[in-house]
Amino acid sequence: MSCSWHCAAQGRRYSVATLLSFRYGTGRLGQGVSACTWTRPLSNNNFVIGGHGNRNCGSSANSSGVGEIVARSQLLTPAEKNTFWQNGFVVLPSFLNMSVVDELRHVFPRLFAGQFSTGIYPDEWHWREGISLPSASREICNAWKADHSVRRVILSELIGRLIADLMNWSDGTRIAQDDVLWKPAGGTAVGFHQDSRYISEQFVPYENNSVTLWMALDDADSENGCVEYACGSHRWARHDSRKADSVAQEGFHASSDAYDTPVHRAAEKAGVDRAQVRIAGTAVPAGGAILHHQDVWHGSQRNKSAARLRRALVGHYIRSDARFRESPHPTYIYGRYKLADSTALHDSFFPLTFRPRL
Ligand SMILES: O=C(O)CCC(=O)C(=O)O
Repeated sequence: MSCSWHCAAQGRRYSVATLLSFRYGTGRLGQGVSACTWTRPLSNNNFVIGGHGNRNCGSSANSSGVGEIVARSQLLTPAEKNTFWQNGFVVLPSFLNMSVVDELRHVFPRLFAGQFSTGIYPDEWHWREGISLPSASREICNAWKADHSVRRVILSELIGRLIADLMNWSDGTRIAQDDVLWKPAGGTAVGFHQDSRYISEQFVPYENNSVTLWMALDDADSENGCVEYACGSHRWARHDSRKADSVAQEGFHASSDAYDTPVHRAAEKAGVDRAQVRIAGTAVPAGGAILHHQDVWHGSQRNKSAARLRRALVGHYIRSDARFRESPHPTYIYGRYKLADSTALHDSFFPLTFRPRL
């Protein structure tokens, strides 16, 4: 099914003029649409609806099945896996059970009001009622420690198994970090970045050691700032982020017109012809999810809607046998969890979510 059909079926039109805009604390910081992708060339800010769409950049594979948390009972299909490895991401239109989506929507205001059902503070809490701007994008990191509902989803064994299978992690899956993301109407852009800069680089072995699961709690589309990907950019030549000439990444509160500057620079640096670069916007319905590769360049525009929220729960997962790099010492965010005499990932900070039975 083509992307344009998907979108048209929902009676939505994506403005050609819409462009861009969110981020990572650990730095970083969705109502009734089918999942689809649209693409635009890097050199042209206009979205092109259809075109590559789900066929070449994104997946429309549907799945069914009943599970307590996840609305599918099976692992990724070969076609879904192929899309992930080819494009650097795959859209799973129906992923979370809607009862779980509803539960999480109720948790968000409580979390940002400092009500933590486990009694434990999360590791990062960006945005405070009465202090922060109402339109600022909000983020909490490692809410799995603070809230029972978030914990149940993020530490779900089924998710860990699905990811271990996708990534061929024979030893299983741990949570590296979660992100509770709330982009209100007018909320800020997320600058293009690679998750590997924040997560994978802290650990060895580096290659394919982490993966991100982005779960939509509201319909996300070009109007409210859905996630955008540079298709296939996880296969671009890698450059050392510690070198002085490395491509700077935009912060969580990226300015709307510069949010995609880093991906332009990264393409140039990797020797990729600008005309060949495709930026895909991913429209995902509430309950849908996206899996993306650690090295794929992604970001999102500002929420340009008048009143729509764009909430998401994100899990960044890591292979269970990864170890902290020894030199240089891991940087602040992850270095906080390294024990002085060991490079092992401690279960208290990085719980195992799935371990295959031998
Ligand atoms: O939600 C967004 O706009 C970006 C999220 C992100 O960067 C991530 O999940 O890695």
